[in-house]
Amino acid sequence: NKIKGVLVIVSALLAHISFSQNPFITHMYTADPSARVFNDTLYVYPSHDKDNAVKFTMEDWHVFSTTDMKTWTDHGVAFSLDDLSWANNQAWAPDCIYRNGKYYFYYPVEHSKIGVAVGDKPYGPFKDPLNKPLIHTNTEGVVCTRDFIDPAVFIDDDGQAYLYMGQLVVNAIKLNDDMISYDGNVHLLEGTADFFEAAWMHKYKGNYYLSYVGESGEIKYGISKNPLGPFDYKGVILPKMNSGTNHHSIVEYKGQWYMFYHNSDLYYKNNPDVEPKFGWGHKDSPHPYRRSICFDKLYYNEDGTMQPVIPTK
Ligand code: FUB
Repeated sequence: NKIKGVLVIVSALLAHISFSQNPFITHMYTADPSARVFNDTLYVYPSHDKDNAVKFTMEDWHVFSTTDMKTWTDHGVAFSLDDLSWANNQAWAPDCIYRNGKYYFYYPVEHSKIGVAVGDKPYGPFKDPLNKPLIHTNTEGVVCTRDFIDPAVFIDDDGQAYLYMGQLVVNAIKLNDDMISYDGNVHLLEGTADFFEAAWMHKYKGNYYLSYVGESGEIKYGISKNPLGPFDYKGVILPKMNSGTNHHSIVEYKGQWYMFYHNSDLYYKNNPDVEPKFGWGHKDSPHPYRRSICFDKLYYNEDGTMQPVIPTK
């Protein structure tokens, strides 16, 4: 019985250690984490919410990395509005990918323009090669009824690269090999029931998984045989958080799948007297604008569907 008791305590301690990972960046507010693996290191590209933010007035992008999912390096500012001649506001949710010896950093600004910057290292510095947006709300073929934001990049096994973006409608383009131009066509994805924002594409066992934030705030997904859809809606994989928005990415690292997402737990931890609120519409509260990035393990079922992720502290 004594041994049993000790084992229970030890496993409870281990569970606490392995589950006390969130939020995993605590020295600054961060949101919209796009996680990528380059050369055995996992990098995270988030938005940077300001310490005193009361709106989404972000100005720069940091890059974080880890090799053990426990200790994180902040590589500092990799790119910022100061590096752009054509935009001054709203440095929102970015993504990054490697191709032909370079790292391509995609970012939205002024909720209407998507840019691309290029660097030699995954943590920047990145430089703007175009001196203009790659694509924007007035580009021919783009459908934008609200914001034009949240670029997510994906390179298929045949080498074709895609960029997904938009709010309410998923717009997608096929990038050229140079990764800073595209073939001129804009595809509007179908089968994205209830799509609100934050599209993310990944491939698992030959199928294409489009996951996103639904209009009701949960993270949802659909599966297709084609990277441009149509997608077959499969359900919710993360419940609504206490941050108003959410924004996620899905990545495999060292044989384990993970979902990265955000909440406002760090804000509430830093402000213990404030009572947590859920959802939009809390204009009296800064919590939706001071977010904190998290990750948890993600598992697939035998039939290829994903199990809902259990958010841990
Ligand atoms: O961070 C600003 C916006 O909030 C992002 O573009 C959305 O995905 C939401 O997280």
